[in-house]
This record gives sequence, structure tokens and C-alpha cells, in this order.
Amino acid sequence: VENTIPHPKEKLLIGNLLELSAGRRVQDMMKLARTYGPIYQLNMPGRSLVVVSGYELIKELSDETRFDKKVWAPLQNVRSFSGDGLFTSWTDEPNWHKAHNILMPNFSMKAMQGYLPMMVDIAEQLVGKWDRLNSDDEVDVAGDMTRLTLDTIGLCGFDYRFNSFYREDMHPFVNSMVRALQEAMERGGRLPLEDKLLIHKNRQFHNDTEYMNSVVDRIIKERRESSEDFSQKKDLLSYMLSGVDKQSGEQLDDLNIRYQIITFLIAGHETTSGLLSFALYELLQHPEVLAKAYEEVDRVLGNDLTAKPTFNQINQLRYVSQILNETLRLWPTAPAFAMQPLKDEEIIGGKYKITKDVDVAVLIPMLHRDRSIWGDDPDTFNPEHFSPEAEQNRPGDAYKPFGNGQRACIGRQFALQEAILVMGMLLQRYKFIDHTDYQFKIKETLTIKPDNFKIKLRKRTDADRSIIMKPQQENAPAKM
Ligand code: FDE
Repeated sequence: VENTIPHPKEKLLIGNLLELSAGRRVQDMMKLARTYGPIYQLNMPGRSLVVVSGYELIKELSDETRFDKKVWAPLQNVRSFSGDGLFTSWTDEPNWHKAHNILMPNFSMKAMQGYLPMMVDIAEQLVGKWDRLNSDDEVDVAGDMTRLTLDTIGLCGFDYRFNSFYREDMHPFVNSMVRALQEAMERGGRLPLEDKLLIHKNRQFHNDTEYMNSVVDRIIKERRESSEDFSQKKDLLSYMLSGVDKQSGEQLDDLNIRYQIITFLIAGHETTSGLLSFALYELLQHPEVLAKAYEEVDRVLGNDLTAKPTFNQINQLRYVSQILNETLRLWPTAPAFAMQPLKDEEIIGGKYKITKDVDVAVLIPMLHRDRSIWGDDPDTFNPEHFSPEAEQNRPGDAYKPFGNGQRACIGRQFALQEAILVMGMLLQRYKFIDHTDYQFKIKETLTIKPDNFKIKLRKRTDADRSIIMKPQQENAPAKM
């Protein structure tokens, strides 16, 4: 079969390498999708990439009897430091199943209730900082959101406090992680030979990896040696140390636990901080949405700023959760994942051939702008896309900010609970001021986030609160 997948014209030797520029890869892929349509191919030295963004095609790729997650080039580079942790393992590696089985119960509804006090602890540190700002102080939104999400996954994950709100710079672990992730991404845009020649970058990558390993290995060792019964601690690490995979009867070894911890730190902080940052940006652009959000938060959380939000209250913040879902529609912070066929495949009734050796990337921001699903105005932010009725009428595979099937995000509820809690507490307390007249710009790393987004804050007063608050009913039905 002739390969009929549309593709830009190739240049001598480098093919389509220059179509994707450093720091703009996702945005370039989006632009190419607007030109070449729901499927196109890029041929680069040593690597072919098929980019898919139409609903009909992705529905087909989502069929797990025919396709599976692929650890594609970007993830293979990350794998140098996250090994066979959940995110960077192949589905047929024994440790994927083992860790998946052991860790799934720790992301259940019930487990979420257990993490809530720790999430509140860190969220209170954020508002503690913001409360003390002077009215002309600027907030670096993505910076503070990253402090929040890193500290949250650190505390819930392995009872470690990065204490990011108590230091001016980021914790050295974060610097190493960010640099290593950056390097992992940049390697994808270089020629293999060029890569080998960058001795300094290679040495830095090696040092960063060693440093991350040493921090995490020490945490594991200390926990193993502590006299405390580690099953008493309610964090992921204690589950990893004590959990047994019912299927194989086996436990995770310490090397794999190291990889899982690094994985959770990577997966759990940049994505969620990007989500919170984009959500604040969208609220500033849409005063009518912001007003509705204030109304809901005032009704559900009330005006007692000393009370800690409860699990029930968080589940009642329905509109806030619609805002977050809509934010992930336009700006899915983990913007692409890759699939591979179990055997050579043809999709759309034999129109396109898909083999195992190409990377097939699902470009989520463009899936989320497919007009056959989202209507004629898919670029406009509108939380009504996630009203209960709209959600009911939408096919399952049309919305994939958390990936696909059994390889979908294990941290989905965790991230959403954290984000709803934080948005709730921020809306309860502050008015947000776009004093720079922010010009939207995306910063791309492994994830996407708004670049250089600064705001100022004013405290809300009871006079700002729209309605008379009623006391919370603790036994109101919860739904998420
Ligand atoms: C996963 C995930 C995904 C898929 C990827 C691929 O396929 O490659 C996605 C898309 C995601 N994830 C997304 C997201 C977003 C957000 C916000 C998040 N995410 C969050 C989070 C948190 C945490 C902790 C997490 N996350 C985690 C994770 C993990 C571990 C994973 C892997 C899984 C498996 O098993 O594979 C993921 N995540 Fe996420």
C-alpha cells in the first residue's frame, strides 16, 4: 500500500526536522494540523512521526485490542532517569503491571479523602504567602503553583517536605529535575551525532540523574530503617514498600520504587501547576465565568477563612471543576501521548498504514478542537462544554487530557481534587488583577504552561461576596 498520509515537503538530509522548532514543538504541531489536517507525517533523520488530531482517527487508536501506549522518543529520553516507572514503562514490562496493581487502590476515592489534610496543609502555605503580600507585590503564577504542586506530591507521596514556600529559590532537586527534563526534550530535536558532541550537556544530565537518585534512595533507605511501622504512614511510599501484587504475589524492589518516586514527582507537579496557571489566566479573560465561580465558592465554602475545606465541599464545587475541565480541553498540560499498533495496522478502513516503527502521536489540544465534537467555535473557553448534559452527550474518546485506557493517568482524581481545592481557596479569598495586560504565551517543556504570567491580588471582603452564605450541610450528596 502506498503511504498516503499528508506531509510537508522534505529537505535534503534533514527531512522535516525543522518543522518543529525548539521550545515550540507542540504549537508547531498544532499549526501543522491546521494546515495538513487530522493526520500528517513528519520524516526526520532516524525517526518518523505521525501526528493525529481528529476524533474519528483517535477513536480508532484508542481501541486497546489493536493499539497500546508507545514509549516514544521523548519518553525514552526521560526513561534515563525514570526507568521502568509507571509513566515510562512498556505495558508488557512486568513492573508496569506490578506497580499498576499495587498503586491503583491508592488513587481511589477513599484514598483521596486520606490525602486531603496534606493537600490542605500545602494550600494553606500558598494562601499564607499570598495573604502577606503588599498590594503592589506581583505574583509569579506558574512559580507559586509549581511550589504548591511539588510540595503536595512530596508530602502525599513520601512524607517529604520540599518547603518551597520557605525558600527563595527552588529546592535543588527541582532544579535537577527541570534541567534533566529539558535536556530529555532537547535531545529529540538534535541529530544523534550532535547529541554525542555536547559533552557538557551530557555530563550535566548524568550529574542531575545521580543527584535525583541519591535524594530518593536516601528517603527510601530512611523509611526502611525507621523503627516506625511504615504501614502506619498514609503516603504512597508506604504503600509501595508494603504492597503486594495479587497477580504475581510479588512486591516492588527498591530500584523500581526509586523510579516510581521520580515518576510521581515529574508527573504530579508540572502538569497540575500548568493546569492551575492556565485556569487563572482563563478566569481573568472571562469575567462572567469568574463571577459564576465566585458565586459557587461563596455558596459552598462560605466566608470563614479559618475553616479547612472538607471532602464534601470540594465535591460540591461543580462549576469550579467544569472550569478546570475546560482549561484542560484548550490547554491539556500533558499535550501529547503516543500509541503503537500491536501488529501492522491500517486505519480508517485501510486508508492509512500504521506500522510499529513510527511514532504515532495523539495531539490532544487539536483533538479538543475537533469541530465535529465541539462545534464551530472550539477555540473559545466555555465551561458549559462540561455541563452534566454536555458531558452525557459527548462520546468518550473525544476528551483525553489524561491519556488512554489502562495507561491513562493514575493521578487524575488526585490532580483534580488538588486543583479544585486550591481554586476554591483562592476564589474564596482574592480578586485577581491583570496589571501587565498579559499577552498570552506558552512555555513548552515536557508539559505546557503560561509563560511569564504575573498578577496582583486584592483581598475579597464580605461586601464582595455575592450572596448571604448559608452554613455547610456536611451530609450533602457527593459527586465528582
Ligand atoms: C499518565 C498520564 C498520561 C498518559 C501519558 C501517556 O500515555 O504517555 C497523561 C496524558 C497524563 N498523565 C496527564 C495528566 C494531567 C495531569 C494534570 C496529570 N496527569 C496529573 C498527574 C498527577 C500524578 C501523580 C500523575 N499525573 C501521575 C501519572 C502517572 C503515574 C502516569 C502513568 C500511568 C501509567 O500506568 O502508565 C500518568 N500520570 Fe498524569
